[in-house]
Amino acid sequence: MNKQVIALVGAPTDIGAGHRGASMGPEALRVAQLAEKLRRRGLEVIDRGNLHGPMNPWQPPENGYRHLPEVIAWNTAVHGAIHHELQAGRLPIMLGGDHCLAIGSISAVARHCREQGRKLRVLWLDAHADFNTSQVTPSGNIHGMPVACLCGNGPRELVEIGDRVPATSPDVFRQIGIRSVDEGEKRLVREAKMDIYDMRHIDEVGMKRTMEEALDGVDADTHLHVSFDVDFLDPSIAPGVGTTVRGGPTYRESQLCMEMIADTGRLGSLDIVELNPAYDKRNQTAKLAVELVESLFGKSTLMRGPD
Ligand code: 6HN
Ligand code: MN
Ligand code: MN
Ligand code: MN
Repeated sequence: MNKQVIALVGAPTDIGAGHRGASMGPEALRVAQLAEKLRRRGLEVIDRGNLHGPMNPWQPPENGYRHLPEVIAWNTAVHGAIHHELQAGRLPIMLGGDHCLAIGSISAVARHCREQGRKLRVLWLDAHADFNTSQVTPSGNIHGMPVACLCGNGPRELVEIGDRVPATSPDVFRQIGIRSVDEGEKRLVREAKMDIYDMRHIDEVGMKRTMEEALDGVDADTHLHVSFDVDFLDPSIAPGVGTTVRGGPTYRESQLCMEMIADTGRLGSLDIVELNPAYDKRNQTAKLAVELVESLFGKSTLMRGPD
């Protein structure tokens, strides 16, 4: 098998968020030595630097959306860059940036999967379901809407990024770690029959069985995309996010989650989003995210990889 080449693509913006600071996420991950640590695992890593897009004008919502034109511009740039890396056979890691950028990355992954005739499975690691629409959103922040947009429920310009409308459907997603869903959003996830492994489920059956369920059906033809919202983690270990929700996975539960994904050998692309250095202390959340990403690439597996 050819050597896996990883491409880091920075998207330094907080355009879809309710707090400023996720724009500093890509640099915090670089300072925490993401590329170097992956290289130590024997992987080839190319850092593409950062994409460019409009500044955050910090305006109130209009018709239920904050900063819609700017969100469209950023996601168009992300879509193009991620699709380019996939086409070249590389494994893209999008360094966010807030979670609205998953519209661009996952629409690119879905397009690539169609071109290659592969199945797509998205693991959405998050405290939130991110399934709001302009009608039910409590904030207008588009980082609360990417899953809905990818499933066709959103503004036309975002739904239409990519080659097919909509880019995905709810059956593609497995949401893990969920513990904060807004009232109107609850009805929408139920109607869409989203596969949600919430914290109650993890409490009751444990992370091991949760991941076995979420990964069920993943086979040699499956492209696995992980969308890792850092607020998935319990805030006691990961304070560096704008939207902390207590009661998240512990350090060991998060490690096991990543290790079990690594064991499938099917990881094809990754988002690391919502890391907010303005809320962090001594870059500890970035360092933890990097440690977990190392596990996602097989570090904790004793029987595989370099010594
Ligand atoms: N995230 N559900 C809330 C909202 O404003 O729609 C919070 C969304 C957070 C989004 O963390 O990616
Ligand atoms: Mn999110
Ligand atoms: Mn392609
Ligand atoms: Mn979240």
